[in-house]
Amino acid sequence: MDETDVSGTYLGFDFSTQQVKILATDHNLQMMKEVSVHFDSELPQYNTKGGAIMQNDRITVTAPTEMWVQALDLALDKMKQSGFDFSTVVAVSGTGQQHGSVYWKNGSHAILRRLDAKMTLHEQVKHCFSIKDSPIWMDSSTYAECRYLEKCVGGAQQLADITGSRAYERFTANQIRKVFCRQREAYEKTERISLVSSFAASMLLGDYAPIDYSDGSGMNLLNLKLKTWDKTCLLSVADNLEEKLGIPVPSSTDLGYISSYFCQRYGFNSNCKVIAFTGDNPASLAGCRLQKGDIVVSLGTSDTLILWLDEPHPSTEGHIFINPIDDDAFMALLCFKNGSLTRERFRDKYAGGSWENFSKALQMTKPTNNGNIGIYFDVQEIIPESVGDHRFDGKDKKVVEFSNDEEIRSLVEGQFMAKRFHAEQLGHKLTPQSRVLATGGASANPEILQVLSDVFQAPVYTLDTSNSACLGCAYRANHGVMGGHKTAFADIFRQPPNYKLAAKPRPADYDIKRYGRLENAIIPL
Ligand code: ADP
Ligand code: XUL
Repeated sequence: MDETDVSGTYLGFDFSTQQVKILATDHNLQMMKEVSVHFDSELPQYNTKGGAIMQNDRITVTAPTEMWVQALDLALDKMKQSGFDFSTVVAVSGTGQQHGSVYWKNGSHAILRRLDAKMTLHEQVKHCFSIKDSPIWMDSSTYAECRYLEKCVGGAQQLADITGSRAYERFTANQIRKVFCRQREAYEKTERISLVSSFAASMLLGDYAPIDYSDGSGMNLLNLKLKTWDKTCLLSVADNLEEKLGIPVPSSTDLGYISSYFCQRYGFNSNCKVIAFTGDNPASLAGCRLQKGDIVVSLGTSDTLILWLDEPHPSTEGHIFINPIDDDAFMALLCFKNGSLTRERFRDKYAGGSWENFSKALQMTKPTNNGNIGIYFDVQEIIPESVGDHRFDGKDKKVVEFSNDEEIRSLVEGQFMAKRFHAEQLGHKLTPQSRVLATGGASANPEILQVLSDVFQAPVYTLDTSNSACLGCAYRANHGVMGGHKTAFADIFRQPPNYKLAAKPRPADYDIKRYGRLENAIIPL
């Protein structure tokens, strides 16, 4: 296979919270093979739960960095044992849980540069970390650091204007500041700080891999307009930080050839390229083959929205990242805590505990629910910060209860109007081409999807996203060798995506502005 041959296979690596996964596609980007290593069950010596270790304070959450290295060894071994021919791989890319950080000790670069193929990665890299346990996205121990950073830049909205998000506990700048303030000696001994994604890429590259724009947007450090580290943020977080972070790069950057370690140990071709790794949510955007105007709605335990944005309007709600497949565009991520569990409460109270009856109630009632609107937060919601049940009749008057069927419709419509309202607040624009791609447990319910379609006035498609981040990285590996951002991402596919049409919008006039007014009215002052 020579350097111009793109007919081989592509690998996506996924360093997620609970496991490391490797997925291979053929040259048509059709999935061929997948292996995974589950941290809790396959590496029990690290005593993780769900891949993480929570301290007694319940707000400090980390993962053993060396566990991720060992999982990579095991995943590659599994792939080899399955008979996979690594010499066919044209390029690899990958993804990691967002926000987590890795602290490489002085001298580690030299170790990465001369890995010995006779030994495992774990044997050689396990002593490379000045902080042994990486802070991860589930950590929420940096409240003070967050307030400090916001104060330094002039406020929460100012920080969002610069970096796409107000300060969040899990965002990397605040985690780095915590290390800088509380473990100064370890910080001083750190020559490089990686995200989980760029850490994984560094091993495959045998060199420090840069942080990509998209995952870098989840740090409260990257200036989204200039695409460079923001000077005020850098100075507010820690000394000498810029040199420890390296220069951020576009997410489709070709970083160079895979380390000779992998050629010798697993039989990779020496021409195999490593394309920059990115965060899991950006990688899912690629895996879902999202396009301008599209929106992914994941209806799981909590509900999540991923949207494509051309013009971002950063706010103190939600997150804006640079788009991983088009540097000139953006994406937004919105998380809503009250999703399926609230739907279950209504199912149990108003539909006798059956999804079938829940669906019937949606069939029996009409779009816009005779003007009745409900906003229901069982637990403190993230967007907006509010809690409790709130019902309004067609004249915006607070009421105590609707009929059983209207209760159910008011819940589902309220949840989807909230999503549309907040997506539009961040700059989302519905176009005639807009599609809603639905995933997660509740996307199995056609009546719920009909309401989603009516509220967004767009067709709803379902897709299997169980592998979307990992698959998205095999796609990105291909995109990277096809010229990266110079080639439209959609042009790399020779086959149409396997979306299934689940609902077409019916004529309905949802007053999203009115919903927004009512939602504002329930936020405690
Ligand atoms: P997670 O966020 O844990 O990955 P899932 O995406 O698997 O969650 O979604 C699980 C949820 O899906 C359950 O809590 C349940 O409420 C919901 N669900 C499953 N089937 C249906 C259905 N037919 N109608 C509505 N909701 C459903
Ligand atoms: C996103 C976030 C999580 C992690 C882990 O902001 O914290 O989705 O990326 O999946």
